[in-house]
Amino acid sequence: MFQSEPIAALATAPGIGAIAVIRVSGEGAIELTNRMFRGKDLTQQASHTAHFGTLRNRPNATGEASIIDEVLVTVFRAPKSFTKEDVVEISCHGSEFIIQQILRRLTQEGVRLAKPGEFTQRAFLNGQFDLVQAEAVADLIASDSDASHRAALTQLRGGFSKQLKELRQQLIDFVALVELELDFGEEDVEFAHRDRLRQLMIDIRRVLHPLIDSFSTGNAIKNGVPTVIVGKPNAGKSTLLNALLNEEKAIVSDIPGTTRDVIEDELFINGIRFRLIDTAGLRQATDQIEAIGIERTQQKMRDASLVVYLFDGKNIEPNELQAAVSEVRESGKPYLLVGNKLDAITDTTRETLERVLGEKVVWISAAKQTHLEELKTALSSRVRTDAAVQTGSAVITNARHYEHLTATDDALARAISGLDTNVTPDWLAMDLRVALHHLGAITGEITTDDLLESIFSKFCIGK
Ligand SMILES: Nc1nc2c(ncn2[C@@H]2O[C@H](COP(=O)(O)OP(=O)(O)OP(=O)(O)O)[C@@H](O)[C@H]2O)c(=O)[nH]1
Ligand SMILES: [Mg+2]
Repeated sequence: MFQSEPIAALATAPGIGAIAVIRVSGEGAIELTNRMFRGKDLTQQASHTAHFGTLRNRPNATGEASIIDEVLVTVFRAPKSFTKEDVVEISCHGSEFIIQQILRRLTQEGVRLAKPGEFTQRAFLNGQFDLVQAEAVADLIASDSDASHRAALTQLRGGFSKQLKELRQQLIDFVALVELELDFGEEDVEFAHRDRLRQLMIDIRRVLHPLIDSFSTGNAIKNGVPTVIVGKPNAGKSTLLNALLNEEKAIVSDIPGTTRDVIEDELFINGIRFRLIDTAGLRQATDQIEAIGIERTQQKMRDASLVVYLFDGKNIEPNELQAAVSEVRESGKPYLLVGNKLDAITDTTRETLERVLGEKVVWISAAKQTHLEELKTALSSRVRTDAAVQTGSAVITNARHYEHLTATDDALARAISGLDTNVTPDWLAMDLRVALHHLGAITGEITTDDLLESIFSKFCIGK
């Protein structure tokens, strides 16, 4: 296994802690650590063993080497390590000073400080995993919800990239045959069986489509579902936001038009991150500031993935409600109808309004904080991320993957219609090449330095 120059970085979070771990990887990692270590001879120790001892400064004029810290050194020998290189992990006491001293001492021994993501980049370049999995390492570290954690873990375990690689290989075989036909120029030969090629392309597209479709879910898992609460002034939107967040985030009053600007905060429901957005109530504005607020409400509604239409069950005319709800329907966004002030209305009113709307309404009392659990359940099932993630099916969370999957799909669609119209083999080969390129770019079989640079620089140092 080829080993690169040794690099080192703090692998644990910066700041004071009980212990800190410094990771060293690359050619000579074990030997050079051994030169600073007093204890067993590390160069003679087996892989995956840990050794207690002291790390020392360079000897002074009288030959004395002062102690930096008592440490535990774990030795991993190539290729059985994360980077597939020789790796040493030094567990020291978690003081900033000690960490700096050890890193400085390492550089004296010829080690370079690692760039962000450089360990993972080496692991990828040495074939430890493919690009999708490398990116999943970053997502895993960044995951802050149950759903994002599970999505990253599925990807790390190989998720969809194994399947893509197999299909790509089959396609490569076909492209080779089609290109062979090109060599025969004018002669009318067909090495690539057209029906089988078509079937393969259809099969690949069948694998691509659920992945492409999962991106909006995946994006929601990673970045939160923008959920806008809209309705007339005084419907109780701000009261609802506060109740869900358990915090007096927005001003509530019985004066219509209280909220004039958008107010946002995050909330986790059943492992899904929602970005809740409270807005200015929708009505004919009474002044210029309110008009700007209402314009912002409309903008937020356009950007949202989910619309919560909240109405005051006590103060709304059936016709008015019907008109407002049909506007929401026309927006084409997923929405939820929520009736508020359940504490202040009769069953008859509730039934009348439901009948007028002709669809399911979640009834709550934002002020009394009742039925909020039902509302939360309705919100999370409206997103339906859980089902996909829980069954372990792959979810695309990465815009880069999404773009390449879409480009692959487009190229295959072109190739299939090319088959239908009997295009010449060179046209066919061109579309197939494009498809291969994009498929390969996802898993990292085709990469450029720029791409790797941009992916791995997003990692933290020490990873
Ligand atoms: N009885 C009752 N009153 C409520 C309920 N929820 C809110 N209210 C009252 O309704 C009034 C308006 O509440 P807000 O939360 O400010 O309404 P809003 O929709 O944010 O109004 P704007 O910001 O003006 O658009 C306040 O006086 C609340 O106390 C409820 O569930 N029951
Ligand atoms: Mg408000």
